Amino acid sequence: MTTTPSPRLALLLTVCLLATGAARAGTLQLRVTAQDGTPARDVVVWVATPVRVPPPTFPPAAVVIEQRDLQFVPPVTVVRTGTPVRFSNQDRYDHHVRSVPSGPLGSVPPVNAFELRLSGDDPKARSAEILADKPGIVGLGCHLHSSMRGSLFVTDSPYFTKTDQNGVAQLDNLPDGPADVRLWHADQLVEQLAQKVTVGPTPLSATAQLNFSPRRRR
Ligand SMILES: [Cu+2]
Repeated sequence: MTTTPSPRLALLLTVCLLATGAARAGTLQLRVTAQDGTPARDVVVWVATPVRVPPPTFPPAAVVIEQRDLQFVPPVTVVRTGTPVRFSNQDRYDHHVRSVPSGPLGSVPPVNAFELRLSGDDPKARSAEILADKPGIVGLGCHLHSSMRGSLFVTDSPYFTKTDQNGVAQLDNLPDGPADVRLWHADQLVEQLAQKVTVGPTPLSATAQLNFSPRRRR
């Protein structure tokens, strides 16, 4: 028995294709290198536009930062202001996660202050949540393990991401028009220059270079 696509199915497919095509507008792919030319990973990328996007009317789902093998996973997290952040201990021992100053000189006080005692053996006390209600940077540390370091970057912009291990970040659904692409890295001493771009129907591809080279991660 042979089947032919029904007119209704064909129509549905066309609509899907159009929707996919529309979603590609406002795309920016950014490649970030360190000052020495190597790919820069874990660079927070956010876009400031003249278009104001109101915050969501309902609380967004919590973003999770794990404590695993004496590390924050991921080491860098970026969320929009108003997002709950859940710290979840995956180790068999306790962690006392707390906000700490950030920056290589420890000169940037955390915008949110907290200390969370996370148990390693009591299933009911292994995780705890904070609300990232102020834009800015929260350094993450552990009262019990001084080697543990992480960053929580909180931005008012709804357009944010971070670079992968190849130094590449992609943002979709940006509004048409002029935009400032901003960068932040946990090791920076001074602010990074903003990149000016103009968002339109054609996907954008841009490069940016940090004004320093981050120290290597283990
Ligand atoms: Cu710890």
